[in-house]
Amino acid sequence: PFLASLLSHSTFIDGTCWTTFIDDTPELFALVNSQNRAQKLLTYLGDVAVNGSSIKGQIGEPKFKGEIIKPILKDASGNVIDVSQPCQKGWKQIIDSQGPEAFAKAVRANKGCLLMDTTWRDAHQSLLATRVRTIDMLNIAHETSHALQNAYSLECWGGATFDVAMRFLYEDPWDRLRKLRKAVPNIPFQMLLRGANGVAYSSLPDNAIYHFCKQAKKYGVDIFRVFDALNDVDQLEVGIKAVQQAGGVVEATVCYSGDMLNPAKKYNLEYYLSLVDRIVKLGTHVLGIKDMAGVLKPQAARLLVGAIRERYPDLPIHVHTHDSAGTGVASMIACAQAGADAVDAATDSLSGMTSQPSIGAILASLAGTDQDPQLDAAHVRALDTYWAQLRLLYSPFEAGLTGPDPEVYEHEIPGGQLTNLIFQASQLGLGQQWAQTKKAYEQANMLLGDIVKVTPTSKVVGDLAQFMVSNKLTHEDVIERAGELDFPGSVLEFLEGLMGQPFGGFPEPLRSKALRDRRKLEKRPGLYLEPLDLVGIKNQIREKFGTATECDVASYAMYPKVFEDYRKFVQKFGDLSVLPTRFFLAKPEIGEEFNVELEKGKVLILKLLAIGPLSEQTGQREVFYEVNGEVRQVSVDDQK
Ligand code: 3PY
Ligand code: ZN
Repeated sequence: PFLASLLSHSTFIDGTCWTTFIDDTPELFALVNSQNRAQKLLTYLGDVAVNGSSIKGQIGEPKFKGEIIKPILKDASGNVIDVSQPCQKGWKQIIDSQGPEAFAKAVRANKGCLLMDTTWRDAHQSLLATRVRTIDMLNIAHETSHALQNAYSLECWGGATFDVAMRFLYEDPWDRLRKLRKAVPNIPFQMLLRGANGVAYSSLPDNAIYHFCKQAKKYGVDIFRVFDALNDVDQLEVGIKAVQQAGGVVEATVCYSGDMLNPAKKYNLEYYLSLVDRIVKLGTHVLGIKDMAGVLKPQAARLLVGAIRERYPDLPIHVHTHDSAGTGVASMIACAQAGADAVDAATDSLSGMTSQPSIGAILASLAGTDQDPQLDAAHVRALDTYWAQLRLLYSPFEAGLTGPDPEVYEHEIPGGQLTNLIFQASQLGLGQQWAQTKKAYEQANMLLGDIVKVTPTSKVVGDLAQFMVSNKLTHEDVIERAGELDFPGSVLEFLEGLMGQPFGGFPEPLRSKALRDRRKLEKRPGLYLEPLDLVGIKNQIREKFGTATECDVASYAMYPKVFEDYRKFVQKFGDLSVLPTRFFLAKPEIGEEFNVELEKGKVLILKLLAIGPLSEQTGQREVFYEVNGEVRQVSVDDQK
């Protein structure tokens, strides 16, 4: 009856209003299905009880089994801060009330060096296979809004999180954005946008990027770090324009590669400065410098930031790094001293190695200097007590990193990819092969022309490296046999020009030999692509799944199959984002009670009672759960 009266309301006859309404208030629609949801949830819990979790990449069960203890924040006089409501004060107020230009000016005028906290995006992308779920960010969101109220931003969206949320966590990334936004109204939200590739792995039609950025801005992203994996300015321009049109803060970014201190290397100071000149001409509010592999040595950082600062005194500079070689803190301090306005750090428990440098170490290093980020170090430490527990909860996704990798200066593998490759090697028991893969990565990079390596070009180099190792090919073999080898698809796509144009051109004769009769694009790929039929996509989604929002259209445009599989999963098991992570990843103890808040005020109290014997006839087991005091059972196929 609720829905029927709602639907007949005149306001909702008009389609535009209707879709906006679904986008803005998805929780009302979840309500309609609430009776059904408990049963769907039991279907999932029953399956986990019998077969264990099927989450891709999960090895074993969480090490953390207790109740997560949340930190208590105290003010300077020792009084407990009320976190029942989020803090309302922060840099977002300037963006909201005065716009992106005023924000950029205020950041530049700020005396200290601000921090972006990457804990909600790059840190877990780099250490825990991007597996941190919405519920675990939401549970610490109010505390974060208070503790980090003076942060430049929270990086919480984009990059690999978009794909992984749907593909592996069965979550809607837009739902994550909306919920986090509500819980943190004061700190700017930042996302990582792969230029003309959006949050996908190759270029999309321009209208898909424009449409995506519009939704992202509308539902909560303030600052868009826009990069192109080849530093191809034509590709970058698509992202910049899309963010400009959406009204977001543009943080157009230079990807740092190689070693500026070594005159024999391809990417030198002159290269970076001319790139910055072109980016500034396109119009950016903030300049990003993205050191995705952690190869920006402190002295290079000093020279690069210093030179840009001198050339563009009014341009805010924000630097990103990874701590793979262990120099992250030193490099970020060097950036701050050379005039950077913001640098990146992660909560201590999720920092270091392939992640960002430790926020605690950066705060301690800048304390008492003119660059002090003005965050409360005690509050930052308090937040970290939460993340220390969460790191153990996500232990099934640990890659087993043991220390910095000084060889990063040779292979230049980006942080997230380095963790992935180590994980793959250790799973396959290929310790020896890992050393070969790193060497092959270095050679593959040279074969492809010493390119800038970050998603998606880092995957191209990684695929070629693995191809060389598994086929026992040397550098010379690849050159000699390029005309006959069956190269990985990503390598051919790169050589075709589907990821843009590399600085210095494509490697010849490798390109021509490898491509054979494939075309060679000379301009950015978007110019060859037909615009996506966004209205058609929406109708198609609605036909298949009953409802379709503009956010769904944007998800489908980036990942059609992943989106459809996700929606089918939700039809079967419901929205699992509300399930506490421990029970998403593993079954509870028999008799252990836990709560699931399906929606505000609707809590299920669940208790696993028993797992029945295997039926010879059906191959199934009965799983008995107590749900709010009532015994319910589900039949589950035993797949073991
Ligand atoms: C991404 O594109 O996901 C990255 O994190 C690149 O560094
Ligand atoms: Zn990164």
